[in-house]
Amino acid sequence: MECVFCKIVKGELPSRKVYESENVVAFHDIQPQAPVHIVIIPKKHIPTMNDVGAEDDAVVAEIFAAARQIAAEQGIDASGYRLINNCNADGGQVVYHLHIHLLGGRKLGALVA
Ligand code: IU
Repeated sequence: MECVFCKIVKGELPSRKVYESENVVAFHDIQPQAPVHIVIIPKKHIPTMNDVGAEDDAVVAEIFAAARQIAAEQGIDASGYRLINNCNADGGQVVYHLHIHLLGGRKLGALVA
């Protein structure tokens, strides 16, 4: 079965997009864990953080630039936010298409192991 995030990229599955460029898409998480919870992904199918290569430097940089821009647009840049990547089973990864969670809009708890 094809990757769900690839389907979102192609518009074959619905999403509430907040950012789109040639190489990056960001959309509201369908199960938000905070008032602002946005998922930022490369359009290219990269399964996990472990699979990011030197050829992906530009898209990784754009993901961080998009996070800064979206945080400002959502009005949480000054109050603060968290960026998370879950990698593989022990990291809690569920969707195997690289993504960064942007969380904010409330005081987030301490990171737990
Ligand atoms: P994880 O880092 O792989 O554990 O997180 C995957 C996230 O993708 C999770 O927060 C889901 O709620 C979210 N998500 C989504 O926003 N839209 C979808 O169609 C699917 C998952 I499937």
